[in-house]
Amino acid sequence: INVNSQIYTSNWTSINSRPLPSWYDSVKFGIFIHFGVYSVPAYSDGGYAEWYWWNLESGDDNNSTKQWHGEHFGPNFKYQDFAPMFNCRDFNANDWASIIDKSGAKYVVLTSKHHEGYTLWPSEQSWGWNSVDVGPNRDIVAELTKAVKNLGLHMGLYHSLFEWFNPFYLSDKSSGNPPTKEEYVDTVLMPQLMDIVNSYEPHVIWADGDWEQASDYWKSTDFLSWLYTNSSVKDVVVVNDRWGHGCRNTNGGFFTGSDAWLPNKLIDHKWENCETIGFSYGYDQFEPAKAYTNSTILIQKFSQTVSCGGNFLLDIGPDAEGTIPINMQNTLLDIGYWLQINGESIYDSSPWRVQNQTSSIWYTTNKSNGAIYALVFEYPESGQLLLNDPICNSNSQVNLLGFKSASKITIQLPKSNDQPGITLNLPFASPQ
Ligand code: FUL
Repeated sequence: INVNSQIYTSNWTSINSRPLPSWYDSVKFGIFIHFGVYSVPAYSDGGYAEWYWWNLESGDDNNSTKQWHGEHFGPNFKYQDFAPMFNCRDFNANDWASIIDKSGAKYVVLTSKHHEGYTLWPSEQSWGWNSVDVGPNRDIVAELTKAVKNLGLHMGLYHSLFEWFNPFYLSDKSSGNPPTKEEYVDTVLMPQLMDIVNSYEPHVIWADGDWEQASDYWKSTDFLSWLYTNSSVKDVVVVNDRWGHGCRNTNGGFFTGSDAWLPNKLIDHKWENCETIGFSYGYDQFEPAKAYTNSTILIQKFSQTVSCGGNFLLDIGPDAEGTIPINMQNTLLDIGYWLQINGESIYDSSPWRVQNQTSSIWYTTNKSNGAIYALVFEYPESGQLLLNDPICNSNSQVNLLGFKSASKITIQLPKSNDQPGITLNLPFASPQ
C-alpha cells in the first residue's frame, strides 16, 4: 500500500486506517531521552523526577520535594530559577548519537517539551521559556536531530499535549469540563506541533499528557490528518496512541498502554514498551547505582517485548550538564554488544506462533530466512535444553549464536515424526 497517495480526514476511523510505515516494526529498538529544566534539581520523591515542578506547586503540603527544595534553595527560589542552571555545557550531540548508535538502537525520541512547558527548541509559542532564550542558549532539538540523522538513525520527538501551568491552558480548563474554549490548543499546541514537524521532520511524534482531556479538545485528528496527508514526513512518520483520554490502545499509531508496558502476551497491533533504566524518566541524581536495572534484566525485557510484537524504547536521563550518566552509557554498550551477536533474532523479526516456554525461553521468527529463534535466559547446566514447541525433522539445523568453535548442536527429535519438541545437546560452555 502506498501510504503517500492517501488522503486522511479528521476522524479516528480514517486516521486509524493508515498502515504503519514499515521501518518502525523492523528496527525494534529505540532510545528515549528525558531532558529539560527538571534535569537540574534531578530530585525524585519516589516518583518521576521530571514531575518536580508539579510536586513543588501542587503536591501534598510539605511533601518531600517541598522540603528538599526549601532546604537546598530556600523558599523564594522558583522553579524557573533552575533554567539558567540548565547549562548543557558538556552536551555534544555527536557523542550522544554515537553512544546510542553503539547500543544498536535505530531511533531516538527526545522530549521537545515535557509537562513543564520548557521547549528544547526556540518555539515562538514558549514566550522565552525555551533552551535558546534561557539556559544553554542552544537549539537542542536541532543539534540532536542533525547528529542522529547523520548516523542514519530515525529521530523522533516526545511532545506533551498539556502544560501544567500554562495560563492559556489553565484558563481553558477553568471554562468547563470539558473546556468550552480551546485557546491553548489554537495558540500554543497546534502551532508547536506543526513547527516541530516543519522544522525538524521527525520520524516519530510521541504525544503524552493524553489523560488530561479528550482528543476533541486537543484537535488530535486535525493534526494527524495534516501530518499523514500534507506534511513532508507523511511517508515515514509514526505516532503513538496518547492523543486524548480513552485513546490508548485504541486510536492513533502504535499502542503504549501504561508507562513501561510489558503485557507478556502477543498483542496483534504494533505496540511499544517505554522502559527506563532507573525508575524515573528524567535524571534522578540520588538514585543509587544498585537501583538501576542491570543489562541482563533489560535484555530479557527487550526480548520479551519483541517476542510479543512490541518495540523497546529504553529511556535515559542525562544530567543538566548534558552528560549521560556513566552507568546508563555502560548499559547501552552492553545491549549493543549483545545485539552484535544476537541481532538477527531481533531486527526484522516477527512474533512466532508461540511466544514463550516458561518465563525464561522466548521466541521470535524471521520470515525472510524461515528461522525460529529461542532466546534462552538460563543456560542449562546439564547441557541439555528441551524446547517444547518447535517441530523439527532430521534436516533441521540448530545454531548457537555467538558460539564460534562449533556451529552445530546435536538434536534429539521426538520418537514419532512431526511431533513438537526437541532436545538440544549444547556445548558445555557458555557463549562468548
Ligand atoms: C508519562 C509522563 O507523565 C512521564 O513523566 C513520562 O514522560 C512518561 C513517558 O509518560 O505519562
